[in-house]
Amino acid sequence: MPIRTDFSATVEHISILDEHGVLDEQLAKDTLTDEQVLELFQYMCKCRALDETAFKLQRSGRMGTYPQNKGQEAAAIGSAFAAKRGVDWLVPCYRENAALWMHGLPMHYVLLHWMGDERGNQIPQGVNITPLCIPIGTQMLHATGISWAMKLRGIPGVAITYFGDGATSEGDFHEAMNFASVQQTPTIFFCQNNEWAISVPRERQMWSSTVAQKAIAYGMPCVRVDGNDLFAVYKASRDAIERARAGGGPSFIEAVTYRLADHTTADDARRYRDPVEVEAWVGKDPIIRLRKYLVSKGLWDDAKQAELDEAGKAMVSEVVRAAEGIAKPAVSDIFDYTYATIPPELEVQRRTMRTHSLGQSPEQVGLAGR
Ligand SMILES: Cc1ncc(C[n+]2csc(CCOP(=O)(O)OP(=O)(O)O)c2C)c(N)n1
Ligand SMILES: [Mg+2]
Repeated sequence: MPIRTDFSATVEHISILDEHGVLDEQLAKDTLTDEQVLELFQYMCKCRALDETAFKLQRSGRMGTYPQNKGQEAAAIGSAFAAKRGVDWLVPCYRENAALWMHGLPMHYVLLHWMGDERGNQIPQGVNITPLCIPIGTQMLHATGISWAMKLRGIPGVAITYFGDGATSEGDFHEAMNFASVQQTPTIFFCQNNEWAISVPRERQMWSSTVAQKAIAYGMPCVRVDGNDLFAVYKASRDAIERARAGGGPSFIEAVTYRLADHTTADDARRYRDPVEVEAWVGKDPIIRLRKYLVSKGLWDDAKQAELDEAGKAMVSEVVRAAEGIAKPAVSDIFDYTYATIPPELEVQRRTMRTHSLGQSPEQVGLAGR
């Protein structure tokens, strides 16, 4: 019997706006209008400003640990712009602030989260975003579940879930991918491959040469894009969303990008990264290349940039004010939101929490009947 090939596959890579700001007009057709690019550029710049301020807040003791988004703004914005607010769901991890903002989350929620205030995760009604997810990979299962539920109920939305290169080593990733493809759920798996998982480089994280090819094992359409190219990210995301909305099932997008800052404020990447590598990626910065493109088209100049920088500062101050100005929660909240019916021993603690007899019987400390 001759040996035959039962399966073979390739992975396409899309790049539309190169690092010098030069656009492939042919591929850019039917993607973003000038007006949209201008709007998204402004979102990206403002998010960068907020990111830099969040870093300073942490350094000055006004915030807990914070993971900078710097360098990944095009991946976040280009994908979220392709989604419909109030219809589609965003199921994030923790490094896509710009996507959350684009999808309707007021940005002080994100700051509250990193300030350790759980109210940052109390997403406003009507904003289809799940809370930031710190356990790596778990959110992908939630996205599959949400989109499966939408499919079963005949609701038109899709779910986009964000995760990193490192997250694709988790069992949850494979379970979510398998289930989504078997059930043909409207799920977009959006991997921000920023080349590092804390101090583990991608080539030590996986033996495959791309992240995208992992989707092939699940029979899922996949594509790689230049993740610092707003046009390419938008195009891949829009196509995947349209396919999912039309009943074509899940897709996988690998956005190749780079974490320009430390993993979090608790990390010092200089201890494990080659500065030459970082410098090379600074040259591919998504904001710088988009600005070059806009300037070359006569759509942007220094005066407009100065105006935007001022607007960015004002927006950031407002967001910080909203986060820091929120009234302190009531101490009794810790008892009130865990159980539908509070167990008797916690009820005793609630009634005695302001006494030296915390947790003792109210009868013994003279509180009975109060
Ligand atoms: C289940 C789990 N294991 C380990 C960690 C610790 N941890 C936090 S971030 C991280 C690396 C994640 O890398 P990647 O998925 O590439 O995302 P990135 O931080 O690069 O955006 C790890 C291992 C965690 N939060 N959850
Ligand atoms: Mg990573």
